[in-house]
Amino acid sequence: MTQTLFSPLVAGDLHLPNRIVMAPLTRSRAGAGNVPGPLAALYYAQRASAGLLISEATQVIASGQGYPSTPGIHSAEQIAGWQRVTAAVHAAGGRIVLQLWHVGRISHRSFQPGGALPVAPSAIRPAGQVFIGSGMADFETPRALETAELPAIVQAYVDGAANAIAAGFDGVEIHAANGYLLDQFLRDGSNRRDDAYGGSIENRTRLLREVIAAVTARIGAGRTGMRISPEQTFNDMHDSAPQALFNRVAEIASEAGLAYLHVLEGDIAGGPGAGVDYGAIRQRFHGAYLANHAYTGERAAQAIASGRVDAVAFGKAFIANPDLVTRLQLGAALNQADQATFYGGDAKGYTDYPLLAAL
Ligand code: 8OZ
Repeated sequence: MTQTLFSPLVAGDLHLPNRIVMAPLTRSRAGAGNVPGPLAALYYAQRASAGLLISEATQVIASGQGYPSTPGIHSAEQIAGWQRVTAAVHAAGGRIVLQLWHVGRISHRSFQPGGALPVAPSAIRPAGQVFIGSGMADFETPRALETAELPAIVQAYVDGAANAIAAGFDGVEIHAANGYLLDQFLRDGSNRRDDAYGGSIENRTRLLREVIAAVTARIGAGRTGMRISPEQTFNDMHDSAPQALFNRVAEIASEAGLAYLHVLEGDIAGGPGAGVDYGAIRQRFHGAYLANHAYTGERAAQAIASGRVDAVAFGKAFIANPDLVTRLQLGAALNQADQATFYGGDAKGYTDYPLLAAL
């Protein structure tokens, strides 16, 4: 049967009533202690008609933060804050997973406990600058993690997953995309390690394999998805053989029985691309395949109808259109997202986008 944007989808234990997913979106509006506040509950609940909501990236440990006011999932107060969010989403009939995040080298000592250096697979400074609240600063050369420190990193993801379930989430998404810690281990532009976690593809995927194994052992593979970005150059990322690397990552995700694989199919930094064949990645993963990257409703519908993808995640369209599902169903016009209010601030550009009926 030909599927549409409005066909239900089973992804592991997640039952989506439609295939329109809200992408993870950093909004930098957490309160003191990086606790998501009451407005976050309203923001997510307004968008509960999505087939699935994926939370903004959420640090699993204090040292995993690299931007101002991003929420965490490592303190009792943060868990309580997220409980308000999941309760509001569920009351509105929605489903929400939490995105588990550690930024690695995409940070600055001003975010780090004790003012320590950010950590990474290797002491390689990313090109570019970091926003530290008071302005921009150059990225610093991170400290390479010792082999003996890696079990604690894995444990941070497990604790984050367990805390997410305690906070009422329907599952988690492991953030292995966009140049953050797990992606830094995967790609050879940022991983020059000479231990069992660097060098070959088997070695560079080892930390991710350990995180997947430990998280799924704790909360179940059916509640665990993962996001990857094979040709993303954002955050100064590159790899010498992305197709081989991410084919293997897809196999690993499939062998683990993950509910879904969420693939950012392009380069938000606007590079020429590495010519990655996403069909080859999809073929290796036997769960649900979620695609993301500048899809319009029309292109999403075509991709789903052709069977190339199972669902599509929308970012900016969901920021500006809490009722995106209804709008796509009716073929209605979409509100345009206001870039000036993406990061930080209050209700403006967060919870005040108009619904169709209110226009
Ligand atoms: C944009 C700004 C800040 C964070 C990602 C978590 O790229 C992010 C992010 C994006 O995954």
